[in-house]
Order: sequence, then structure tokens, then C-alpha cells
Amino acid sequence: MKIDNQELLHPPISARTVEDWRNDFPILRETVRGKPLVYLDNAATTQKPQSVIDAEVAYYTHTNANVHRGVHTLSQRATDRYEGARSKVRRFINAADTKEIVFVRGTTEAINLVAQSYARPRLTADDNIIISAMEHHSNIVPWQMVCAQTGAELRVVPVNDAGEFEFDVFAKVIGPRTKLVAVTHLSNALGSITPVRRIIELAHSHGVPVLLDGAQAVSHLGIDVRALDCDFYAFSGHKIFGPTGIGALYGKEALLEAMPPYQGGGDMIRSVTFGETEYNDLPYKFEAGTPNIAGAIGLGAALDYVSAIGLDAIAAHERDLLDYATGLVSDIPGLRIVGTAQEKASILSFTLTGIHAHDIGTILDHGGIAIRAGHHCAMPLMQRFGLSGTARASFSLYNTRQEVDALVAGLHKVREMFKR
Ligand code: C6P
Repeated sequence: MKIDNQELLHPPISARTVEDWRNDFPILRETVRGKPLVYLDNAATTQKPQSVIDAEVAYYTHTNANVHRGVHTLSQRATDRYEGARSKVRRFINAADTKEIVFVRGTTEAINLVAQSYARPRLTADDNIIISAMEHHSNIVPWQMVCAQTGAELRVVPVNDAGEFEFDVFAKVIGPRTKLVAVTHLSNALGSITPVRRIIELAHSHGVPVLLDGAQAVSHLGIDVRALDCDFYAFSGHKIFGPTGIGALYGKEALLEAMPPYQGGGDMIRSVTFGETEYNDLPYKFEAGTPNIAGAIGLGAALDYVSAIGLDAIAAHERDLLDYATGLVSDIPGLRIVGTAQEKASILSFTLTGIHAHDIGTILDHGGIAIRAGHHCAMPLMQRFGLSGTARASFSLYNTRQEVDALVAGLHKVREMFKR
């Protein structure tokens, strides 16, 4: 099948049901240990609709060539598709220009890029960077590294017992020597939504730019980088139904323009002699080497898919699942929900008294139910709650109330097994 226009693959979705959405995802027909797969590990990675799989296959079947290099037809086609994907990312997050969209491997690489290219040249031993206590390691370690390189201080805004960002502390911690604020938009371990508008407003009143880690938020909350007025926004394609190994860094043009390249190599140059190199324009200055062309095209297809359904419809469905699951698990003796923020989305993290999270995950897997168990790459946050880890169910558009029922039945079974 030749696929030229992904938009044609999905009819307007308002009239479609969750059952239709499920049919778009072939992996949901898999069985695990003889049971229908119940996939509740969407915060780790989402499954891929057929249109994304088809887009990658179509690219390799009909278009594969390197980009920005060839005069031949295939190379021009590949370049058009790759740059078309960049336009889709721009539209999806409402950036002003495609110059502001840098393709990267994912959120992790995007944050490392900003740490090394924006922060490092600006930091001295008198400066500081602010993060929060609920950051993923990807939004902690790059800042620790750059602080070690420059002598700058890493300041951490605490979260309260519900897992909410302590804004009042933030207002005290930010100061004249703060060079950057980097916070998650939606916590992967708690589901808390960070008050990013207030954070950005306050940071900007101090002249401090803000990076948002949008790894989780991108598939649950509508992102409008211009309305948010954030300075950098990082996300991964695989968490929004796209392929692994591709993501995007949004940066305001003036900031990106002033930053040196992150890596050197082909495509990021305009001219090279042994004496010196003139760098390419944005965003290519930050895309050294052959990029993940198929991945970018797959990401474009994923964003088409989400846009056709509409994030409002997705969020409403996920809200229903989260409320339904929260109500049911609250009746399970010994179950404690970790993360009870007022503003929350799509993630249910919990512990069961006397039962290790890995045991919960393993027993549920025997029933075909996939959740994540452990520290969720947020070890300092686990320490804040005095835990080694939690069990985490995370919902997506294709999950159903029946699947939540299966999870709850599985948790009752876990308790029974540990009673003996
Ligand atoms: N969280 C989870 O199970 P990468 O690996 O670069 O695509 O994304 C890293 C990352 C950064 N920030 C947040 C808030 C995240 O949730 C993640 C990835 C997965 O929670 C895998 S550890």
C-alpha cells in the first residue's frame, strides 16, 4: 500500500468510539500468557497505530534516501517528508517557525542539548539552576553534570505530600543568580500537573528562561508553546504514539540562535576548512549527522493521528478512566495512592502494604496486565515519599473501563496471594 497523505487515513473521529480507536492499534490484539493484553504502561511508551507503522514502512518502501544532500528525486522526496514532519511538530505545539523545532532522539537528548549548549556557557560558580523534586532523572542528571562542569548550584523546589509543586518555596528560591528553571509539565511518577503558567510568569519577571519537560504532558495536555510562553519544550515521539528514537526540542528562535551547536558533523555546517567552520542555519545547526528520517515521518503520522481525534477527546476519556480507577482502588485494603494532586492526569501510582511493587507487576503480568513497577527513573522523588518504588498504571486513549476492572481484579488477587 502506498501512503502519501496520512491525513486521509483517519476519518473525523468525533463519531468514533474507543473500540474504533483500539482497532487502530494492532498490538492490542496480542495475547500475553494466554490472556488478552491489558496495556497500562503508557507512561513508559505508547503503542503505535497502524498509520504510524504504515508511514515508516511506506518511507522505507518508496522513499528511502538521505536528506538535504542529494539532487536526485528520492533524496528530494525524503527531504520533503522529513521537513513536512517538522512542520507538523510546529503546528502541533503552535511554535512560530520551523526554525524553532530541532529533531532529537527524545526528551533526554533535548534536555542535554539545552544543558550543554544554553546553560554551560552562561553558568559560573555564583549561579544556580532550579528544578523540582518530582523530576525524572533526565531532568536532573544533565543539570548535575553542567553544575559539576561550572561550579553552579542545583536548587530543588520541594513537593507537598500530595505531590504538588510548592510554588511559595519556588518564589523564595529563585533569585538574581538563577540562570534557568527546568521543570516537568506532568510528573511521570505521580501524575501531578505542574503550575507551569505561574512558574513561567514568575521566572520571566526575574528574567529567567524556563524549560518544560513535556515527555508525559505531550500526549495528555494540549501544548501551545506560544500561549505558555515557555523558552524550551522537550518531548519524545514514542510517548505520543510515534516511533522510538525521535523527539523534538522547541526553543525560542533568539535563544537557539545565540547557542553554539551541541554536536559537530555533517549537515550542521555551511562551510568547512581545516581552519574553521561556519555553522548552518537553525534548526540544522543542532542536527549533526544523518537524522532519524523514518522516525520523524512516523512522528508526523502520530501527530496527525492525535490531531484527528483531538486532545480534548483523549483527555476527557483518560480523565474518566483515572477517576474510575481511583474510585475502585481506593476500596482495596492496604492500597495507598502516591500522588493525589488536585491537578492530575492519566497516572495512578500506588503501593500495597507489605507487597513489593515488583511482585505486584509480576503477578499482574501473569494475567496479561502490563504496568510499571519501581522508581520510574525518579529516585529522589521516591526518597521524598520514603519509598523504594511504586506500582504505576498509566492510561491512554485506547484503554477501557473493562481494563481498569481487570487491573482491580488483579490487585485483589495479588492481595490474596500474599495473605497466605
Ligand atoms: N519516562 C517512564 O516510564 P526519553 O527516555 O528521553 O524518551 O524520556 C525521558 C523522560 C523524561 N521526562 C519524563 C517526565 C519522563 O517520563 C521520561 C520517560 C518513562 O516514566 C521511561 S523512564
